[in-house]
Amino acid sequence: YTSSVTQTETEIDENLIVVGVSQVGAESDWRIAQTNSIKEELTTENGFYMIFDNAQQKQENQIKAVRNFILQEVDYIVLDPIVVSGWDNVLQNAKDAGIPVIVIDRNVELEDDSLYVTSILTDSEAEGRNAGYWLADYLEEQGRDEEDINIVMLLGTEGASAQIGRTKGFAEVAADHENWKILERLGGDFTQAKGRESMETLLEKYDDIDVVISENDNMTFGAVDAIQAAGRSCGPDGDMIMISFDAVRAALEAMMAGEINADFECNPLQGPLLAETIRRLENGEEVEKIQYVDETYFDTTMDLETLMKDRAY
Ligand code: GYE
Repeated sequence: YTSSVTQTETEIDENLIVVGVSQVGAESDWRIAQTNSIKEELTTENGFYMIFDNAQQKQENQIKAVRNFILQEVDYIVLDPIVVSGWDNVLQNAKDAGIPVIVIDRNVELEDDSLYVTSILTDSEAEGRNAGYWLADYLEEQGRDEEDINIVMLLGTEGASAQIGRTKGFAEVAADHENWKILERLGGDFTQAKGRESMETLLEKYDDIDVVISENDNMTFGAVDAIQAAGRSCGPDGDMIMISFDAVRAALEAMMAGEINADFECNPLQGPLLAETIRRLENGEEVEKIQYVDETYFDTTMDLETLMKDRAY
């Protein structure tokens, strides 16, 4: 692991706003879309000098990156925290150094919320609840609302706010349906390889799975592979209902191919709001503590081909 500190040994134009960005990793299509969105906005043409660090899914790397940003005396630190906990010390250091921190995408849990100025978040709990409501409606339409429904879940990175929120939101709705049984929740770290592995385990263990809730699209791709390799099927005409999160392009294509029933969007286009937020802070404006990006969902009743034409990712 090498950090990107050396980049700043070259002279930086004084008029540029220096922003250190600590990114989780490059674990998913969603993550790549979000990184691109940030990189497209924090450009020198737009008045920024960005120092980007990819932590390769390791919190210790993120902490190191933030420490380096402090040493480099950047103007802002943007943190996309892999998990919610463990940030108190390093963010206190940033505050002591007078560097404002912006939390992006995933949330943090701190003793002292004054350690960051604002957060740009996705509402993962709402995403999880919406998945639950969608499933309830779908089962009712199918005349299966009285049937016993066996559910398995593939969870994202343990302790990530996106994992915690989606799990909690879905569990809330599941609790209102006595006939829904969550057989097991297994981790897949938001990656395709681990999604496949966990789905293989679940398929070996249970032969009566009705629904798979997969907390991101890349795990879903792995799960679909596992299901097909086992001679089973998922999607509207398959023997399992497949519900996913993120709604990246490849997932909408998989939905058109009949492999996914519904996909709850998580919006990765966070660069514009991030750039605007920094400009507002530069102007001394008050910025709300939490800003949510807009999100929607997709299912096979929609005209996906047309909808996809306007999507940037
Ligand atoms: O769902 C997943 C990514 O934090 C919301 O992280 C994000 C999640 C997203 O790796 O694909």
